[in-house]
Amino acid sequence: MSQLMQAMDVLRAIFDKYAGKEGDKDTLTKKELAELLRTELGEPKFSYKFATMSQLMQAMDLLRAIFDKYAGKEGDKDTLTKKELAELLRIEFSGAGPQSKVEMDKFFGMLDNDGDGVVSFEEYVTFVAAITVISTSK
Ligand SMILES: [Ca+2]
Repeated sequence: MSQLMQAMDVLRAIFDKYAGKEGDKDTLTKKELAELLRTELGEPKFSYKFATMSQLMQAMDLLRAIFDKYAGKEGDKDTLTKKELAELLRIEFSGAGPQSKVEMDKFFGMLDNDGDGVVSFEEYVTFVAAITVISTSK
């Protein structure tokens, strides 16, 4: 199983856990979503609009669009180089990422799971999903 599939399985498991509570087990009711958000995310800081898997897919499309925007800047358009990743972090995350070159190298090494020197979409999404799960599992 690929890392992306594993990450998606985790998201799916969280979804299933709450979707099965009432009504159709393949969809989240407003009540189930509220419980998921309250339990998995703690008190939401803003009003969540995500309510269905199709909207999760929209979120994935957004991740893909951001990835493509930076991956296309130099070299292979299907992978992020270190320079492209640095730019993505600086612009999309308002400079919240690694500040020094050493930190950036470490961070890049974390994302570049197979060690081929570039970050593929799968590696990028695995990272985003991992961050999502970590930041929601309190
Ligand atoms: Ca890689």
